[in-house]
Amino acid sequence: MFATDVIVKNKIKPNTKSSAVLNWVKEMTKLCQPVHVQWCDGSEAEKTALTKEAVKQGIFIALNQKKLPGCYYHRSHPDDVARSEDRTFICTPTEEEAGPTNNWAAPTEMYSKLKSLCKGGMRGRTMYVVPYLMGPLGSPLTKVGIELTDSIYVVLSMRIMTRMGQIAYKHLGDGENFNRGLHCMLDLKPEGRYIAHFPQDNAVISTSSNYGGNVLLGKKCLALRIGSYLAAKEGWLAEHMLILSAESPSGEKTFVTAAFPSACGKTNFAMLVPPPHFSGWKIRTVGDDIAWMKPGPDGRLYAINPEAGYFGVAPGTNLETNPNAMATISHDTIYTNVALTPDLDVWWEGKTKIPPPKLIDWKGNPWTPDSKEHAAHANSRFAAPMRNNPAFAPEADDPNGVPISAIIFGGRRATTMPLVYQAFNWIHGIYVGATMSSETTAAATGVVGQVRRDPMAMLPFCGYNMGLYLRHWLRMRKGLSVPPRIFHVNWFRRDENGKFLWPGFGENMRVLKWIIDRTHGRANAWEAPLGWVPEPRDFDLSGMENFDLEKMAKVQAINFEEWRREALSHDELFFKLYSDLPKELMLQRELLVARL
Ligand code: OXD
Ligand code: MN
Repeated sequence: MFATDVIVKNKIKPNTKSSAVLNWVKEMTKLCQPVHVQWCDGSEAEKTALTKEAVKQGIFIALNQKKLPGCYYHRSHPDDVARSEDRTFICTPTEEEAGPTNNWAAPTEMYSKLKSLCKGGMRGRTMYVVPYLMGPLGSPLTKVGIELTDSIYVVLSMRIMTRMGQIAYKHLGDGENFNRGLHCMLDLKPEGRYIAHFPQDNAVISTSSNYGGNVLLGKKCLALRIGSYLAAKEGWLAEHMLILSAESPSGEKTFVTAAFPSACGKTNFAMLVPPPHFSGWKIRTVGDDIAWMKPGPDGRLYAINPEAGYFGVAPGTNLETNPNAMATISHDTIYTNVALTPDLDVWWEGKTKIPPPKLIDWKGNPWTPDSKEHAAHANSRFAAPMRNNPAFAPEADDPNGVPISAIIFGGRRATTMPLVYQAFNWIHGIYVGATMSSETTAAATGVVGQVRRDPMAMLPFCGYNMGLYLRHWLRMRKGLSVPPRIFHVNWFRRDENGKFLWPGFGENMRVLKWIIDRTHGRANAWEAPLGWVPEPRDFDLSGMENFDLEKMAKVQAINFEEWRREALSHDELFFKLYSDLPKELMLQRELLVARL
């Protein structure tokens, strides 16, 4: 099923003169021994040929082209459906550099283990050379990556998720500074699975997986893990954040980033459709997962989205929760592990209230509403070009990025965390981000629903010592004369019967509006022990059905008992990071305890 022994015509000659690229590809070819090397150029003709090949080999199923033009379906190996955090390694010369929150391996040992795994690993297969840019053309933050892979699924997904093709060689010129990414599918067995990062070498090797988060090497590997390492060295921030543009009816634009852990609604928030009461407001998406940010000459923090597509979670996405996502994925999209209808349309839990009577589930088995298992995998995904989004912000192509007024941190918490509060200042905001926590989701393998500390939503993505990463955040303040204001949100608080207290989705506009007004000095707030919280009169509830000030008080309630427990539970993280934890954060904790 996974053999790729056919080469698309005329792509066997290198399409670059870069000796650094040619030498590295030669070395990797010698190691992996593919039968062909195909030099990808990102053209339409290449896409058509590779798609045809993927269908021929059974890697893709062509979906109903009347309903979903240009859309294809991929079913992954059932043991390979999410990011494998336990198989993800940061390979720095010393263990301290990787820090206590990462799996560490010595580079020489990991290189030698992976060399023996990859030796002859592409025999009988084609190695695709995929050049790509992370970031808009011409941005000083933009980075070049080249991924060598034996997976057509990866090539076609990288084509959506990055600016892929000749453009990357143009940007590279005769330089040598590019991320070297090697992806060998091997047998897809978890025992041989490694997602190994070598920050000092700007290199990544990924084996025995074909799941996006493990193998689309521009995304989590380069843009976040290697990215955060480079950012600390070069004076910028690589963050697990959406970027949105909010335009008011008077035409004022405010740009906001938000860090939520995987599968906690970044895509939905970035594509938010305001409720009727906010008619005239336009929310547009600059990015839905990653932000690279650097102080600009005017002392503001500027952000770019290094990606060119969305790799989103399908379950729960529907015309009510995210109509923009539904339009985005209605054409030219690759679906993975969703369910199929008899006429080759796609379905997942939450797409419609009533499931279709008959489906083929994500494992390829017949499914009916009486079946015990989910039809789509909980982490089934879509990969769609960002330009498909009706709410696409044209600023996503601006090499200078967008000036950020607010940074929002948030997690999935059933208790304790109010709907929204604002940190007192930058250092307090970093403490709020550092102590962020969330219930685990299906985006990573392992137990779902357990509360874990996830500093800045970067726990699985920080490519170096987390204590030093937090120190770097503190240091960034020096370059900012107008720092973004920092907020914390929780859409997921529940009542005593387990029901969500806040409706979420489009109604999150109300929270966003308060945040925007705060950044422009327009909304009042009350000084609570946690930070600034909205005065009821400054929080617009008009037009909300079944929601009143009493409910608002409940979703905003600060329960001192819960907060004392919360502050105590910060200890676990603080003990773990102790030797490198900035003392400013310990001080913030003392201040919080004093206020409680
Ligand atoms: C993602 C993730 O796919 O965070 O974006 O897992
Ligand atoms: Mn993510």
